[in-house]
Amino acid sequence: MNPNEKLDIRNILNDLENYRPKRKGWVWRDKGPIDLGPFHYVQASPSLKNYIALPSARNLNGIDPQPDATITTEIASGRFEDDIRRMRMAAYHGADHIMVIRTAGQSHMDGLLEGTPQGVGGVPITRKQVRAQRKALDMIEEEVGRPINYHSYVSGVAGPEIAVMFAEEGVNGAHQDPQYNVLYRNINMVRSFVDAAESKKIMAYGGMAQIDGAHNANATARDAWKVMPELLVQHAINSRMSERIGIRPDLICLSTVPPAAPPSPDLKLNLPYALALREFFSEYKMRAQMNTKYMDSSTREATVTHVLNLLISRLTSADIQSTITPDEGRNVPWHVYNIEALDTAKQAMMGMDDLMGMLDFRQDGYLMKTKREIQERSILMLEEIIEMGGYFKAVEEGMFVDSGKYPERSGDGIARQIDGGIGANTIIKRNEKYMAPVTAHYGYNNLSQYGDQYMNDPSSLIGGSTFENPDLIQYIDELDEEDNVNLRLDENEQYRSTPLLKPEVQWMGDGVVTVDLFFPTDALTAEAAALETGKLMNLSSVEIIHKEVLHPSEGTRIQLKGTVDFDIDQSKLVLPKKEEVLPEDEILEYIKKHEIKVVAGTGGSDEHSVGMREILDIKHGGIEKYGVKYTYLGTSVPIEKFIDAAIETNATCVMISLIISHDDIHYKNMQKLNDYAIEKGVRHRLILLAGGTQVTPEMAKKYGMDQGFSRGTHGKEVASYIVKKHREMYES
Ligand code: Z97
Repeated sequence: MNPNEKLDIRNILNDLENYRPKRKGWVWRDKGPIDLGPFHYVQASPSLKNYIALPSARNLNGIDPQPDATITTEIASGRFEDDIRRMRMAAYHGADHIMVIRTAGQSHMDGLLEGTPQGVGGVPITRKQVRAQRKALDMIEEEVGRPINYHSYVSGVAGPEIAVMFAEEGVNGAHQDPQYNVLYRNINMVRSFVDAAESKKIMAYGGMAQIDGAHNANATARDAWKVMPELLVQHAINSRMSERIGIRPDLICLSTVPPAAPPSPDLKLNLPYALALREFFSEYKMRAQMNTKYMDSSTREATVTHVLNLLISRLTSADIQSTITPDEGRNVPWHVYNIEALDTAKQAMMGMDDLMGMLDFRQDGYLMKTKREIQERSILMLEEIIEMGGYFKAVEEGMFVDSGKYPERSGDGIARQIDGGIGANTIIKRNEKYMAPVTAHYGYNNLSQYGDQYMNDPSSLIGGSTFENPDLIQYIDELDEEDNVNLRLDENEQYRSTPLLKPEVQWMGDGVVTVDLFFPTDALTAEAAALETGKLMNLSSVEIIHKEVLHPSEGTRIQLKGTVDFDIDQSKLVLPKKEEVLPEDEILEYIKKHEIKVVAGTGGSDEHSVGMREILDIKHGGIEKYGVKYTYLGTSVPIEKFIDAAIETNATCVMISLIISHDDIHYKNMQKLNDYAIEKGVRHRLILLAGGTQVTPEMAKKYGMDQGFSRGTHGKEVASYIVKKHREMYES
């Protein structure tokens, strides 16, 4: 794919029936030390072929060091076709684990869904949707030059059916944990464990990574930091079960969340816990999820919590690093938040590269004592569960997600009955004659009657199953005539095939914009004023998405969202011509070889100086940084003086700042500068540059300048232009 061309969604949907995934199974990043630019990184992985680096990489030749951990992005817009574009953006920012959140309630659906209906809070997981997204990722992974793992959920009443479909379609990872069904979705416990056995067997066959569901205990418990001992127990139950069924330990990923978040003493609570967990489960992988329990609508606060969680990841370990950030807190799963969170993880992890190469944990005192205490409490809990008669009995007794810190119990745990919940009494013992000619099947299967060769290959009895022969897969395109991707694409086709543009946060043409406001008043009044502002700005569906009191009476910050109903016609936009900026090294090298002197100042009766100083001084990356020598003439400099000074100092360049534009005085002064240079016979050997908020390159050239620079110009752009022009004048 060409980075300058958009993904063609219709092309991805085309001929899906015959699409087969390029590969199957989970892929970890290549990891190890790398040298990049002037730096050596230890906990790193190779750079991507195509990427977007962090903003400040601008000052470091655009390097984009990648951490060693797989980086997740969770996508949940409800329209899979729009999520595909987000996946491509995410991959450019360093995501190689794309988790698709599924639509609300899919856990309770007892079979596969088909087609491409629109979801709520996530995407309905169907074969067509999965195949389209895997196909897109097969293209995107080539574009960025790194395998991308695709992931969704195998929990729920249809777990085994979904696992089969995932194995067929090349899905690389999935959440699978029967405890999740039991505790949070009230699915019958016997059914859940039987289904889990079957699902895990299939996941093992498909080489899928498995993530457990323990993080949900953090998110559900009243006081999340008190469930730490129980979290270890939940991890143990699911991991051991998975391993015994055949999932490779290096594909068993513990979903671990630092249970507390500020204003609690974050590290004092979370670090001993993280150490306890990693010591107990060193044979498995850690999927470090960020804390979402104590998350509100503030993106700033969520980001700080995320960074503290990333610190724990670097102080301990993370094989997969999640990046949720504020989406779950504010229920706005928009493109930009996925990307921001990915950048937060990349920035923080590379910023903390090799942290533990420099530090040691104190072995005496609080940290190790607390770690051990958490471990002891968890062992006690497991022992009590065994004494009670096992896991099912313990769940009946409400042992899990109790708000007490084990062995304290508050009596508010989630209790389920062995014959209760969805799918109760649906499990029957396999008949003695039971036999299923299917690959990756769990438990008793009466195959010996056919001969030993079928024991490990039962589907050869029927000439292979869909796992061996994908042509046997029944592909259903759409079932619902009203709710499908084709209609949705038709509805917003104008934003794909005409020059029309519309602001967007998650869906093509959704027209959603956000507005950041401050009102010098209390919160209640500010909210009402913000809603009114939205209306007066002609926004519809105005909603407040974040509110922050700066002072009870002095002021409140409000963020709101609303929808616009206009389109922008790109064909009518006048785009400024973008000057290509030379690489930093090339500018430095040239100026080192050719002494370049500049005279600069603010011309006419103009006292502004700040903008010009930013362009000149080394402090903020002005031209001085590149070795240009300048003479600063000050403000309100008579126009003639610029040329006289240039002659006197043997300068090759004059930079004039002209901010005041009343009566077109800025243009008149440019013309005067040019004319005076001609009069003095030096115009041919001088580069004349004008800058200012109202200056455009076109107008500057019209009034005799070589180039004009407007608002937002940086020293580097000016230095680059000077080098190019100097080359042209003196070297050609
Ligand atoms: C995460 N941020 O990291 P349904 N199975 C398990 C789960 O944990 C979940 C589901 C199924 C979160 C994402 C929370 N997890 C959301 C073990 C959900 C979801 O919604 O019940 O259909 O499936 O996982």
